[in-house]
Amino acid sequence: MLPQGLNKDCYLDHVAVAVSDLDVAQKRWEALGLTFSPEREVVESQLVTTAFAAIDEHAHIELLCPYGEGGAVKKFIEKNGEGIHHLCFKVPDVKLKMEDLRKSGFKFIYEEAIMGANNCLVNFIHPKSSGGVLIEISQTLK
Ligand code: CMX
Repeated sequence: MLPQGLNKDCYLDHVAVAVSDLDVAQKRWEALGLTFSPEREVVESQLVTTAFAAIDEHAHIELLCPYGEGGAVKKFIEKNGEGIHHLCFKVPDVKLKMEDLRKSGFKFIYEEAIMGANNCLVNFIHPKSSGGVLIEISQTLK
């Protein structure tokens, strides 16, 4: 049974935190009591390595560590330092959700959804159209 108030068509999947050293950051969050998946994933399209730890039955902390030159997370850390980078919401159909949200005035970073971490189809709402919060919507592919 879903917790009261949880909308199965849009619920928090992860809070992404930009970090400059994955091992150091992971130890910090482990000290809080979180357990990370042993597998890390390199997301080449985004120039990041990711590590996930579950918070509850749906939500996770995602650590995002940039590599190489020119990625969004590297630029974010250079400008702001480490910190919360975006919120990700799980939806059943990312393309349908994009259509709905565009009708409501939200602007997406990518014209079409792209592949993200964990075999998910994703897109990002530009923070300028969502009150200063970078929001990812994500559909898990079968
Ligand atoms: N949260 C909130 N606001 C943000 C932001 C963030 N993470 N990143 C940038 N911004 C704001 C900046 O503060 C800036 O605002 P002002 O103009 O008021 O100063 C504005 O957006 C432009 O920022 P910028 O530093 O000039 O950066 P860019 O425009 O080059 O890029 C963005 C910003 C959102 C378009 C880019 O980060 C992007 O394309 N993001 C989507 C992809 C992504 O984030 N990938 C990493 C995650 C990968 C994963 O989870 O696998």
